[in-house]
Amino acid sequence: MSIDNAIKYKFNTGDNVLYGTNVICTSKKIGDLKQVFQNEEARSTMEQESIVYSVSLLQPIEAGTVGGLFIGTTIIEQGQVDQEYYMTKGHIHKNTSSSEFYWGTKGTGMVLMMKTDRTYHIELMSPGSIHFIPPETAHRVINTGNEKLIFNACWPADAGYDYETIYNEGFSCRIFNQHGIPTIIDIEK
Ligand code: PAN
Ligand code: ZN
Repeated sequence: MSIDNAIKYKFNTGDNVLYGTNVICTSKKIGDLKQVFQNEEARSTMEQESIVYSVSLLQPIEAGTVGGLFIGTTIIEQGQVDQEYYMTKGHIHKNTSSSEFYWGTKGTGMVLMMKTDRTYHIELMSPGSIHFIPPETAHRVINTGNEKLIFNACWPADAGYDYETIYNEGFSCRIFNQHGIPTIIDIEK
C-alpha cells in the first residue's frame, strides 16, 4: 500500500487553471481565429495578440488510449468581434462516437451543440451548470456575459479533434450582442 502525499494534479481555484506534470496550456489570440467570426474584416483590424480564450489541458494518459480520460479548463475572455461575442472555435470529435461533459464555474454563456444534420440546440452555462455533449455533436461555447467565462470539460482520451469540418462549414447559428441582448441568428450554409 502506498499513499501519494503530494497532490499530483491540481485545479487552482485562484486562477482557475490546472496544474501538474501533464498539463499543457495554450491560448487562442485574435490573430489565430481567422474566419471564425462573421465579420472577418473587423477581426483582421483588431489587436492580433489579444487573447480570446485559454485552455489548460490535463492529459494523464497518452492521447488515443481507449478507456482514458482528459480534463480541461477553458477561460473565454469577455469581448466581441464587431457584435459577435468571443467564443471557442468549436469542433466535432474525430472519433464521432465520443461524448463529453462541460460544466460552468464562472461567468455566463451558451453551449451550442449541432448535430450532423445541422440542427442545433443551446444550453445556458452558468456556475454549476452541467452540459452533456452527445456523440456526433459539434460543440462551441460563447461568452455572452460581462466577465470571463470559465468552464471545465472531461472527454475520452481517444476522442481526437476535427476542426476542419466546422472551419469549412461553420455552425448553423451565431450569437450576437444586439442592444445588450444575446441574440441567436440562424445562418444559411
Ligand atoms: C474543450 C475545448 C476547449 C477549446 O476542452 O477543446 O473548450 O475549444 P476548441 O477546442 O473548440 O478551440 C473540448 O471540447 N474538448 O474536447
Ligand atoms: Zn470537445
